[in-house]
Order: sequence, then structure tokens, then C-alpha cells
Amino acid sequence: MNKPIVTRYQGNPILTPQDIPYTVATVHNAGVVKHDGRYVMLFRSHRENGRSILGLADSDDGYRFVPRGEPFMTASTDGVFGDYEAFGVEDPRIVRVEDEYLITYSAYSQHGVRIGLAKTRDFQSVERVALITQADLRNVIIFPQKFGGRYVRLDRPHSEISPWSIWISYSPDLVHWGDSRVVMKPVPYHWDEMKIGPGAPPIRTAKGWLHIYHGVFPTMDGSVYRLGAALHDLEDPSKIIGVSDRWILQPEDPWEVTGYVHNVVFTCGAVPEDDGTVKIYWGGADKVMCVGTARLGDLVELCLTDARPAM
Ligand code: BMA
Repeated sequence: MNKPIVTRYQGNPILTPQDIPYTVATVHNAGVVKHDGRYVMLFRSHRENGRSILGLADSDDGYRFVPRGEPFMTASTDGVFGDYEAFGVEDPRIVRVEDEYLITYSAYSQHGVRIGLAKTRDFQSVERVALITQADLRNVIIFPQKFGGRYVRLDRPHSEISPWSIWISYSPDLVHWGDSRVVMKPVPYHWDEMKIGPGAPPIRTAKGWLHIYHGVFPTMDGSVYRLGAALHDLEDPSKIIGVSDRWILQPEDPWEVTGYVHNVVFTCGAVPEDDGTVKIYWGGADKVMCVGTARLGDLVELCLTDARPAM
């Protein structure tokens, strides 16, 4: 067997529904960033009506998180956000661009799923900015810097003709997006053959932008969600340098194999550390939060030396 790329934290799961001071059925798919030297986790929770809200937890070490007393974002009831968030808010990603944190989240309603963009500077208050996609688009991650004066994101439109694939789009103002192109597709008869989607916001390394994504494989016993790694060009992120042929994490621990949805590891956040490691956060079986560490160099190396085609 290959040496594991991700070392699971011994204390997993690090956050569960029982830890939350308000009633939730799940704690999963969290975006995580370091803010003022502390870790902030924005997690998704199903309420007992099956609709999702976002809650916050704080940590000094990235492993032991203390949840706050109230949810941070619940479905808006006002204006255009109210129209498109009626079924809840899900799967937040957080990225720092200049001096603001941008939060992209799935907004569900009877009109389908769209992506909302919100901003915060302090994780005390939050301001909704715009709905930045039409329907049936999920998993938007924004790069932490601009390219040629434009913001860049990876996104994942849904299509009946082509399997769910990863696209890139550009914006002058975070609100209007375009110049979209497909950059990466599932590979037939491969662990990610059914669909792929952006995972954690890309991390800058000397050899390229490292993107940890999720891939799905269909089985007779339901779908399996795993994590993989891709490397994008530093100057032109629409160019993929390499995609690891191997997955980097699959459901193995009991709380990854069994939960709200079985056999799922799903990431929305990863935090690079000064020592060359990265803390990867993932939801286990859509029910609990887990963390593990990997060496950024090992992930980059996999993309460069053991690569499958991007498309
Ligand atoms: C996807 C999304 C994720 C979830 C995953 C596994 O379609 O709904 O939020 O983690 O399925 O259930």
C-alpha cells in the first residue's frame, strides 16, 4: 500500500452535533481560515427540518474548536437573498483577499442552487454582497489574489451532457463573472469518474496553486466521495500543470463511513502552515468535522510525478 499522504489527527472527529449549543443534526463541510493568529471554522449544520445553517467555532491550535452560542448565517428572509435561500445555506468556503474575508456558500431554494457571496472583516458581523451564479452551480472557490486586475474562481456547473466538471471564471468586481472555460474533467473508470468539484480555496506554493478537490465514484452501494489534488499554473490558473492520479483521502474512519450520508469525505477548507504542512479539514459522512495534516511538497509532487490528464 502507498504511504498515506494525509495523516489523520488522533482526536478526530474534532466537532460533532453534540458539541453545538443549539440543536443541529450535523456539523460538516466547513470553511476554515486563520484570522488574527486564531483559527475560525464556519461549518454547515442540518437542522432537524433537513435545511442547513452556518455556525462558527474558534480555536487556538486548529484542532480544539469552541463553537459560538448562536448560528452565524441562516437563510435570509429579505429581498433577493430571501428569494433564493429559502431552503438554506450550505458548504461555505472562506478566502482572504486583501483585507477582507470572502465567503462563498450554496443558496438553496425552489429555484435550484446558486452561490451567494458574503464578506466579513472580523467574523462578528457579515454582509451579503450578491448572488454570483445562476441556478445549478455549486462549489465556488475564489483565488486569494487577483490576476491581471481580475478576481478568479473555480466553479462547477451541472450538465447532463458532460459529467460535472471544474470550470474557471473571471470578474472585475466579484459580482459579474464571465470568460468561463472548463479546466478539469472526471476521468472515466477512475476514482473521480462520476463528478468532481472544487474543494478548498487554492494554496500558493513555489510550483503552482495547489487545489484540493473532491471526486465521486458511483457504486452499487451508493456514491463514494474522496479528495484529490491538482496543481494550477502560478501566473495563469486556467492552466493545469498536473492532477494526482491517486486520491489523497478516502472514507476509512467509522465516522467517515457511516453518518448522515455514508462514505463521504468532503472538504471546503485547508490552512497552510509556516512549516510547509497544511491542515486539511473535511466533513465525515456529512455529520462531523475532521482534520488531518499533509506536507504541501508531497501533494505538489504527486501532481507532478504521478499525474492523470486534466481532461
Ligand atoms: C454533495 C453536496 C455536499 C455533500 C455531498 C455528499 O452533493 O450536497 O454538501 O457533502 O453531496 O453528500
